[in-house]
Amino acid sequence: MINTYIFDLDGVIVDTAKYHYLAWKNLADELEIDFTKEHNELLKGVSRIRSLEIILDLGNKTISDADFDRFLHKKNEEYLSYIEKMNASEILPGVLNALDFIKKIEGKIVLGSASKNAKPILEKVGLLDYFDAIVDGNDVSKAKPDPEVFLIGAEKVKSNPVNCVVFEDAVAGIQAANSAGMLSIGIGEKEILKEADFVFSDFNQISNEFLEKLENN
Ligand code: G16
Ligand code: MG
Repeated sequence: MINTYIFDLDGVIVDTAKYHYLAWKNLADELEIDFTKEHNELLKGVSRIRSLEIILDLGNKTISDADFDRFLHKKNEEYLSYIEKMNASEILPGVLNALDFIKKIEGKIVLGSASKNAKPILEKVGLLDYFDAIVDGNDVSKAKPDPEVFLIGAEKVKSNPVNCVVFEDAVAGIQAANSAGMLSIGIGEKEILKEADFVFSDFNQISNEFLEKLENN
């Protein structure tokens, strides 16, 4: 029986990918690296450090450690200026209803995100109080597809992985949920999230009845 609902942040609760893209794009322009929206797909669910490594690889560039740190900082400052302006209108369709229903049936609600900015984002959109536990980029040492982020989340609310479901938009996140022995629900396209136990285009497609009757076999 599922009693713990673990949410990824970017691409599941809010669409912050567009803000990551704007900030990475400006940095790539400065480095004279061609960086498109298609390239941005490679960065979804990936840590900040790994994201910059991927962008440098795309441009076949190497930079000094000092510049690497300076660029990471610069990108994050710009990203923070975008999330500063976020509000509840940016919560993705159906998410609020799902969170309210899970609260009603007394399910535990956990965040499992690669972002180090997860808490301020949840605060900005007014969702912080829904969460019984938050695991973010500050708490993990191994990135998705490693299951660490979700296993720590389950531990924080004293749940067994078999009683957890994970909502994820990234392939690496679905793989992490599967490796953790949790039920995996993809939010996005079936063709991309093939390894998920179920896939929905957004939370409006997930009924309350479905959420209540979830089982992990
Ligand atoms: C999110 C995004 C990634 C981003 C990562 C780190 O992960 O999908 O694109 O690189 O967080 O973000 P930050 O620079 O804020 O630490 P998730 O796991 O919420 O999808
Ligand atoms: Mg995501």
